[in-house]
Amino acid sequence: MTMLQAHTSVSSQDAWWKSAVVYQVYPRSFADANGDGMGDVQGIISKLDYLAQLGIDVLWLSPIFTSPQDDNGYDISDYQDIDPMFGTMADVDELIAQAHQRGIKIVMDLVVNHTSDEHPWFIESRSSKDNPKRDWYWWRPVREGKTAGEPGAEPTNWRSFFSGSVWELDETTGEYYLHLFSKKQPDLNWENPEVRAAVYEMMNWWLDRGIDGFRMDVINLISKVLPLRDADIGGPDGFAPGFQFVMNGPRIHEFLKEMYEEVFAGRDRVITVGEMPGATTDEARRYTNPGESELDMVFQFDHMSLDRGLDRFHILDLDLRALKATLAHWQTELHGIGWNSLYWNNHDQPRAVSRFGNDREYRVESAKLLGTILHMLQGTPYVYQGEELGMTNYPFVSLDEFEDIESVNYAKAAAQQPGYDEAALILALAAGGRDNARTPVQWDGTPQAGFTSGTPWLPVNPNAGTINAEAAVANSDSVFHYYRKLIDLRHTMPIIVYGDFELLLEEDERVFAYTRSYGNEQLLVLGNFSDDVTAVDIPDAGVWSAAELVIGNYPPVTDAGLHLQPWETRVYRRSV
Ligand code: TEU
Repeated sequence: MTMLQAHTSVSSQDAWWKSAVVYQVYPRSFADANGDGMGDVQGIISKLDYLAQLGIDVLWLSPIFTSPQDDNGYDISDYQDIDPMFGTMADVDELIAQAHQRGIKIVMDLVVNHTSDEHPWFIESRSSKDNPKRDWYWWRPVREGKTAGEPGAEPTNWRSFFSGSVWELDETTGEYYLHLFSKKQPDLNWENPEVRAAVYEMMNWWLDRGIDGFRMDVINLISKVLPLRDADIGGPDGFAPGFQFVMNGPRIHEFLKEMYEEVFAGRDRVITVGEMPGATTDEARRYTNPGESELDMVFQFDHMSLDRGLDRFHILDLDLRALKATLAHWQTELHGIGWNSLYWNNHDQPRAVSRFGNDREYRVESAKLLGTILHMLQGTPYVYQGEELGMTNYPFVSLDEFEDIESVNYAKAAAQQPGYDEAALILALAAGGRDNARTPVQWDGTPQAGFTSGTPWLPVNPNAGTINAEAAVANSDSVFHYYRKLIDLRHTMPIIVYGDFELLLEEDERVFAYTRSYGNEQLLVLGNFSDDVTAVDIPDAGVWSAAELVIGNYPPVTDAGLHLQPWETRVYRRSV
């Protein structure tokens, strides 16, 4: 039996999503078909041929459900309808059918840690203490000895992800409700079996309609440690992160197993990915082990927090050694047990080429390098819209340019702090803010970048004249065509999907180097994360430099040692 057969005979190894690449669409910023300045479902349909050309297997759509848009759709008021700004259910059915015709699967965003405060469930819940849906959310009385509304009267001292308390006083009943995110995103009480049943019913309804899976928003926050209690250390605002009481809580595995039983068991060819801030490799081995029947893979955040100080708006220089150690740890710990998802970008992160690359002198080179380092790892890669074009951060210069609720609330809270420095705040929001990912996709070099015929809801990046899809598709040397090749390699080379991983040069501050091994085949993946020519100091450099070059971002050279140009990346293959 060959090595390949040995691997594929393990039934979990057969999962189709192991060799798949997912593309994330943030619908409001993707493509606008009706000229109102907001992307829509017809806009997505109009770009399906572009996505098919790129070669992706799955399209994940950030939320398009009915929503007051307090957090751009992550606050849902009707899970079973589409917000008119995106189109109609008929449009969604057409999208599913058109995508399927091109062999592309559709994944929807499942946002069930919380609903909108305008969801009928919450409207009922808040109406009286004895409403049958009262217990569907987290209601708590004023802290003992305190008066409702005064600072410190909140039931716990936790800080919201979006600044301030996680508790909002509701005048109707004089009690507080919990919201880990905005006050328009009340947390559902997953302890209540009726809540869980309602969610599973809704999920089944979507799957029956033809979608192929879910990306589950902050799904490891749904089980809270009871009773709810204060966290230890308070910050200058009087609040403390309540993370240890909400992340990977005591019933999380039970809830996910129940969801699997009620929704996914017996369904073929679906894909599930849980977004999990604070997930450790130990937890992820359980979440993603097929034998546990929970999820296919999780989005972990370890590699997204290495360049962050106090919070996401304190961006530090990246220590490449830490990045390598973190990614290597996830590769090794999940290998043969669970499954990784791989990403540099999404709608919550600044653009990777600006954050980890050099988006000035070496934008194209560093975009290709980042793509290579990620796509040669074991796991399922996620490409975020515009990443395949090497889109960059937006040059924000003033506070009123920020739209995102996280940035806006953060700015309000910062203005209350002693020593407030507006210029420093703008720099922080510009470097760390989520709006960077949300400017319109740059389709062509016209003033609105071909995104809309109207006024875009968030300005187009001024670099759209040069960085755009039309130019990229026409240029065989573009980031687009490079990503197309990376995606194709995953489809055609089992070593990328199944091979063992080994990190080399752990202590090197500039070179990211690793091998993948499978049967008698080996790959060497190299990336120079610097503006300087750098030697790759490995013992068998001479042998590797004579091996087959699978992909690279500079013209091939005959190089007896291995010397990488600024932001150069190479992948070699050899038999061993
Ligand atoms: O994000 C959750 C999350 O943990 C973060 O990445 C989030 O962006 C936050 O900024 C932490 O500082 C998910 C969604 O991806 C995000 O868009 C939503 O705002 C959030 O959940 C609430 O639904």
